[in-house]
Amino acid sequence: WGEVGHRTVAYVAYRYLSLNTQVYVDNILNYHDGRDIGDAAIWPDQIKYGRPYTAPWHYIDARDSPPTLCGLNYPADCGDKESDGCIITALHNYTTLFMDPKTHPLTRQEALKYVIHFIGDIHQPLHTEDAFRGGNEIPVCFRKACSHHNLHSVWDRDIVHKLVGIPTAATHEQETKAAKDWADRLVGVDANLSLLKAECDDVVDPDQCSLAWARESNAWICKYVMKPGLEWLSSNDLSLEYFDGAVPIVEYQVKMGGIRLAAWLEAMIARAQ
Ligand code: DCM
Ligand code: DCM
Ligand code: DCM
Ligand code: ZN
Ligand code: ZN
Repeated sequence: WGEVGHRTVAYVAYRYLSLNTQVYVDNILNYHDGRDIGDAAIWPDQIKYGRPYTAPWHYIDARDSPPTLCGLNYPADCGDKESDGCIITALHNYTTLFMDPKTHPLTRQEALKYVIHFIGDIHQPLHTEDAFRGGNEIPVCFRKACSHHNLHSVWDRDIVHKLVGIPTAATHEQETKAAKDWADRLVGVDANLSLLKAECDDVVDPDQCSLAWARESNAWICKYVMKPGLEWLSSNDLSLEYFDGAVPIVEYQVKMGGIRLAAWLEAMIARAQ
């Protein structure tokens, strides 16, 4: 996701957290300048250029055949080389590092930011797909603009921005405000805690939950994201019927990302104390 998607996942999660866990998270992040969990959520994208080895941690490359056949093989689909890893190993490593009492506080702070970010990305369907580099190499049009758009960036950003009503090139302030409002709308008047309790939260054996989330995300590739086929996707404006059909999927994935992140943080922090 782009900034709005990541911030919204984090804000939804925060609304589901117990007061104790909210305070614990705020203390670890230790911001004193108005920044919040939404800024923590986008940090792994900000440092990606300075730390190129972290780039493969944002996705897993299902080598399936969409739109005919979807499916994820683990560990086969996790990185080109064993040393690269993928979003599954990264979430595992940083969840474990966070809970280890020997971890230095600054490392624990970074671990928390990575966990918040990766649980967001695992819910972006194209972050669980190898084909055309997760859709990056499928040129598409959105709102009549056909350059600088590809299927991946449309799902990371364009659909989200149109859905929350901000321009594609929105300011940082517009994005933050839109994410807060969207999170409020997705959560509703009150966070339904029975949803939180129903979620997978095995932080000791993290791959079970994360693979289930990644497979659910990957299933959308065949059910919707690439279903119309390459020919249709590259010759139609995706801001029309395609956008309309994508909205409920994006809303579901972002909301579930937030609820699952909240359950994960509750479990992770309970074990770290
Ligand atoms: N942080 C940051 N930028 C840095 C170093 C750290 O954003 N260059 C993180 C660590 C702190 C938080 O942000 O928890 C606030 O840091 P600061 O008060 O240094 O802005
Ligand atoms: N940063 C942060 N939290 C940290 C460390 C860095 O938010 N704990 C921010 C500050 C910089 C950017 O990330 O803008 C890159 O910092 P670095 O490459 O030093 O990690
Ligand atoms: N990406 C992905 N799967 C890949 C390669 C990249 O999901 N196999 C994602 C990471 C970024 C976006 O696509 O969100 C753009 O990647 P890059 O910056 O590597 O072009
Ligand atoms: Zn992306
Ligand atoms: Zn990312």
